[in-house]
Amino acid sequence: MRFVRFLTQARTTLSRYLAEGSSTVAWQQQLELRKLHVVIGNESCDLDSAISALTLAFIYAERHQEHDYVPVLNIPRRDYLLKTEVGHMLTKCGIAEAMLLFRDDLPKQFTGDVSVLLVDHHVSELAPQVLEILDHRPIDAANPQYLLLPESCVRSIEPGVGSCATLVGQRYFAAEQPRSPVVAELLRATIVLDTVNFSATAKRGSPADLGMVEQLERELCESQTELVERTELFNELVAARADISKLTLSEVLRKDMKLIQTERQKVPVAGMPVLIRDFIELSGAEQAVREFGIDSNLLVMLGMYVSPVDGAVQRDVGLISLAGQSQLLECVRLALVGCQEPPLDLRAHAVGSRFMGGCYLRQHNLRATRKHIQPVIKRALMDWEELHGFGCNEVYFFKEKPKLGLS
Ligand SMILES: [Mn+2]
Repeated sequence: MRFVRFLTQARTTLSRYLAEGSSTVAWQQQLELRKLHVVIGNESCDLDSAISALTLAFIYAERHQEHDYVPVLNIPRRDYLLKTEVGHMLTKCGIAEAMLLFRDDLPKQFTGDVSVLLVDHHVSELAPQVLEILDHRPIDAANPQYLLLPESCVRSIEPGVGSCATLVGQRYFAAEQPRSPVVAELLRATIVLDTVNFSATAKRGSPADLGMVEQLERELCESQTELVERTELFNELVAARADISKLTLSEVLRKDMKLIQTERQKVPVAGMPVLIRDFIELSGAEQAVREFGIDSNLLVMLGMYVSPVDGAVQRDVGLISLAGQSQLLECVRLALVGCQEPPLDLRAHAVGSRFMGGCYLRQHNLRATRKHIQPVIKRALMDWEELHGFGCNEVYFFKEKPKLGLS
């Protein structure tokens, strides 16, 4: 079956397993033999997560036809428009939103047991059902959800690899079938983007990633697929990822958001394809920030602007407490400024701002990414909670919802 046709049938496949489905007796009997495997990426639903889930589900479905494999994008459907580079790449390959399955398409209940394959992450609420993992993040072995994985779960976790798509590519080439130029093209594009086109300064790529891209390119050439040159492809994807022209400012904030969760707090971290210093000058920014941070004491914004002219990168950080918790904000600010692994080299912007009582700093160490910054913030939040522990007045302060008076 062709890849695109496989995707169009995924919804029908899934619906056969729905608890409320009007399945026939004959089908019920078949279901006892067949098993549904949900292949799902991480909640950021970046290109790596989306493409890894879609392509691995196809590869396995073709190889194990006695079972069903359904790829699921780990975001609600309404957030798909935020994943602009995913939309760009899939549209280019003739894959429309209507063909895709999202987290909110999954039922609360299935008939029979369902297996899960995790790609591009290994900590999941679905842990007890996970059969296999393909991931390239450092193992979070202490995480309670990691400990819930069945012993039999096959774990291919290779933190040295730049892209999970490389691991999927290894599965793809492990057998003769299936062969699909669309799959090869999608995997290649993902690896090129994840490794920053094998940039020596970004140091994201490994020899395995490069070898995989070369192997995919050889196959694409043999199948007479016209190849866009890597640099051109990379620039196209970066531009698509940064294309916020069709989004509202609240959507821009939600576009690439991660949540830092501690025992008592949830702090959203927005990654934005513009500098925060520029974002806060836009009309409507205040309203968007209020909507975005409505449930949290603190919100963090990480800006990264890539010049379309010369590719030069600028980064900055913004911290805002809508609840007016200036001490908490200061605690996180100090942690970031004092961070040594790696030093973020945070300094004031040339022109400062006190937008919504927040704090805005330029990040001069351009190599430090959200992956480095998030643990520092989490540590600071936990230290702060410990300092202002239970039995102390601030506990009530925590529980108090910020009064925002949204218009
Ligand atoms: Mn990844």
